[in-house]
Amino acid sequence: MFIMKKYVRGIPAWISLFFVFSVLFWSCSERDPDSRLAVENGVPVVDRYGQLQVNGTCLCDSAGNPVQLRGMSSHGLQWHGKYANEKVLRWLRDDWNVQVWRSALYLTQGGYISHRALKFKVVESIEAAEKLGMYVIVDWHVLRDRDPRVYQDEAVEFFSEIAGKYGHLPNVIYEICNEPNGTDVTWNECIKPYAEVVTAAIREKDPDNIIIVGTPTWSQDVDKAAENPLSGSNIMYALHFYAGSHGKALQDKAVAAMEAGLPLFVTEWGTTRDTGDGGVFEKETVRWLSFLKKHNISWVNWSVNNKGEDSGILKAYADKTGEGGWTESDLSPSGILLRSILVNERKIK
Ligand code: IDC
Repeated sequence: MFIMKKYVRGIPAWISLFFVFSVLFWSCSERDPDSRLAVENGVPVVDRYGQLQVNGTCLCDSAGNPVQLRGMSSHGLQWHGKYANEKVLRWLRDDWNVQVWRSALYLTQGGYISHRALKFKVVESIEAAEKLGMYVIVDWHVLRDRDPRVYQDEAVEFFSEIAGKYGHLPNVIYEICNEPNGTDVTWNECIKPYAEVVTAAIREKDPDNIIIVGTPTWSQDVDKAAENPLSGSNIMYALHFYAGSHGKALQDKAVAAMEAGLPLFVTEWGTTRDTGDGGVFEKETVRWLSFLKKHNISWVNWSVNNKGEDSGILKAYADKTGEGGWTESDLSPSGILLRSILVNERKIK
């Protein structure tokens, strides 16, 4: 009552009370992260968040506010690299509200080791992301090769070059080994030693952009990394899941790792089984995304392709040339679900 008497003489009491309470409410409540847009009032996400940083287990913007990035991954650049271009990224940003793009550079299966020119699809992704104010994950897609040490020299050469040329851009995030796998490919003996060498090479050129390290068993054993994490700053760890194959047990593992202090980033997940096919698991997808929202974990969905597999967002043979401009009839069931989530038509609670 004191406030009203002193400051708002002449204004009806209920209006001034409403005003005071609104100000109090706004200053105390955190904004719903889903309302954060790829472009807000004409300003793209990288121009708002700037240089990302890791504080504790949290990914934060340059001012230290927690952020959750959401976006899409390319399929293998050797097969569907036609979508890694400015037109498609612009479409994903403006029509899909995508804040982060992942450029998946396979090493084997016709990937980078036998086709070095694929590097230019990564370069094209980075330069498009820079222009569009989006974040871009440079994914060294270890998969069939299992142990990241197999192509460690190539990784050092590749990441030093990319970090040297683009490390000054706040847009760039490095993912240095997609999915190490095999019981013989352990954290302590294979992945951590590899990560130490590659992160050192990146840090020579780029002191601060986020580096994400894959974890054992197709980036699921985050507990192993939590027992013996890397030293250094702005390092996160990959957690991957497919809604039709992985559930509560993997979420429990993630919670335990976070409680032990490990910062996680879901650089790849699918709505399907881990084969990339087998139908869309909508209920399980929503459950996983609520979990990620609750823990403020950023995510990237697999993937942009028109191969006809269920995890691909396009129908078979839609957009054959990589133009963007998709209508609903170009999208697969997974694509329709993903878009509705990304544009916040479908709210994740
Ligand atoms: C799959 C693609 C599929 C392709 C295969 C090749 O969806 O079209 O034939 O790779 O190896 C992963 C991998 C990712 C897989 C995906 C689905 O990171 O490369 O893509 N997956 O199987 N981990 C779990 C699932």
